Amino acid sequence: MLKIISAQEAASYINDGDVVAFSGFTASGAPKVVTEALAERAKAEHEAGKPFKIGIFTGASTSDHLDGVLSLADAIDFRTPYQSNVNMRNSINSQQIHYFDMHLSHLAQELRYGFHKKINIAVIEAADVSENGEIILTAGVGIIPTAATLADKIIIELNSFTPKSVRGLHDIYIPLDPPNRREIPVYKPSDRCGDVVLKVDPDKIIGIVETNLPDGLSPYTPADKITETIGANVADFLASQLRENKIPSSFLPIQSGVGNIANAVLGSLGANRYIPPFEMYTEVIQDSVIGLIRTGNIKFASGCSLSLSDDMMTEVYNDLNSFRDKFVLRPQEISNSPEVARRLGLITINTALEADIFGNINSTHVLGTKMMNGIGGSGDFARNAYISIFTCPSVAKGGKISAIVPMVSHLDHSEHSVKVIITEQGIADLRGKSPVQRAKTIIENCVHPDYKQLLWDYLKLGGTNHTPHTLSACFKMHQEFLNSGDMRKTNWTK
Ligand code: 0RQ
Repeated sequence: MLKIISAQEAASYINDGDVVAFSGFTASGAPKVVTEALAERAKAEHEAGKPFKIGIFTGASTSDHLDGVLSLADAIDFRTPYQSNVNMRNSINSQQIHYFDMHLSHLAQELRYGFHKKINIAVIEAADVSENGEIILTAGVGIIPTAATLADKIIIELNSFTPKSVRGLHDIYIPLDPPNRREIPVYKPSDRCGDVVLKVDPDKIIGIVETNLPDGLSPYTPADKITETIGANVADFLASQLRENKIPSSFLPIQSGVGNIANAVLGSLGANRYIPPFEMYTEVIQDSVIGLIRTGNIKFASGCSLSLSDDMMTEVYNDLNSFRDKFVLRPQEISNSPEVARRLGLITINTALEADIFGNINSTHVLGTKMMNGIGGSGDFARNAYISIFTCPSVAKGGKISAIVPMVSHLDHSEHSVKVIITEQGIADLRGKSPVQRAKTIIENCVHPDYKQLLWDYLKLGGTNHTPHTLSACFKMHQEFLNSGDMRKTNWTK
């Protein structure tokens, strides 16, 4: 018989040194109250002079209820993968938390392969749970199907904010491991290959904590001039590829990263009259996707989470029958599967922090040293795309940083995986170009006018080498920012 327990009692089953897996992907589907109680417990233990830290595996970023409170309580020993909470970021960048960044599709299989520490407890947000251990997940799936199988014990947060009628939205599938793995039988974004419920051993369930809380996501800020122009450039580029028959006339499924640029890009794709209604095979289904499903611009969206603002989530839950055949939520191992990405021919659109003139991308590290969020799914998709596009504004920090530099200060995606770079300045199509041709295209088309001459001069310094770098100068723009606070003051001759 499953029993109802308090969040405090649930937290009392988690001990110092435990490894805990949390459900969810972004704030969607992540636990909300057991984690708050756990942070209080950690604080009390610390005040009593006792150690209390846990290791965390989860889907991607979570919310203040999880990453926020636990990092503020200094209750985290290690954490993977993607995160975006400001307190957690601070703790990572002061080495208080050991953070290792991973491709999102890798985590579940690496847990099964035994590459990481054993999971003691899984905390799972559910819309429903039955006595025989059938769980209906909420708005995010993440790694929890695998983590629940591996964990010794399970705590359920039964969140009545999510209606039980979400049953049917999920497709839970865990591949066999090598040498027995077969293909993942997804041949188009709407194909289903798994189960609508997550089945766990009911004897592992310690108890159920009842809640009624939204995920707490705010709406994205409306597109500004820069993000709008980037979005329009992406849409124009894809329309040109259709005209040139480089993309089939029926179009191909889109993957798009998370955040304001991604939102603006989707808006522009929907508004471009040359782009036919399309499907998405992506990780995060955000507000703009719902709008475009309603207008008929998006026919179907496969993802790992419904990362919707609270109002939009309520709208979707109130009108579930209209959306039932419009999206599916999968574990991140499947939503981000390189095999499926390559098979479906995804057009992938991800965001760079910085790019270099030869086409390498840094998505994660500010000035090469400070972790921003993590690589997320961008590598899963970009490396295996039909066309991989990276977008970013050409400058950051009011123009004092150029997003395009001689050499990236950290490498996430190499020139071999990056086919197109798009800023608000324009489009650099890098396909079939040598390093120097790529550099000329990127400087001419994508660099902010304030930095064009500086980067032409850098290119000249390198002479006629195949990749004309000058090792003594390639980080001078970064050093100039650290010294004077403005990359525009870089002087190659000093
Ligand atoms: O900082 O807010 O303090 O000014 O970086 O930049 O332009 O607001 O962009 O919110 O879309 O984030 C790459 C981090 C972009 C994100 C990244 C500063 C800038 C600002 C944020 P301030 P913006 P966004 C999906 C798939 C990971 C990979 C991925 C990301 C802040 O998109 O995490 O796509 N991607 N994963 O000022 C120093 C530079 C800078 C810079 C910008 N060159 N140097 N600072 N900033 N460029 C995720 C999942 O898998 C769930």
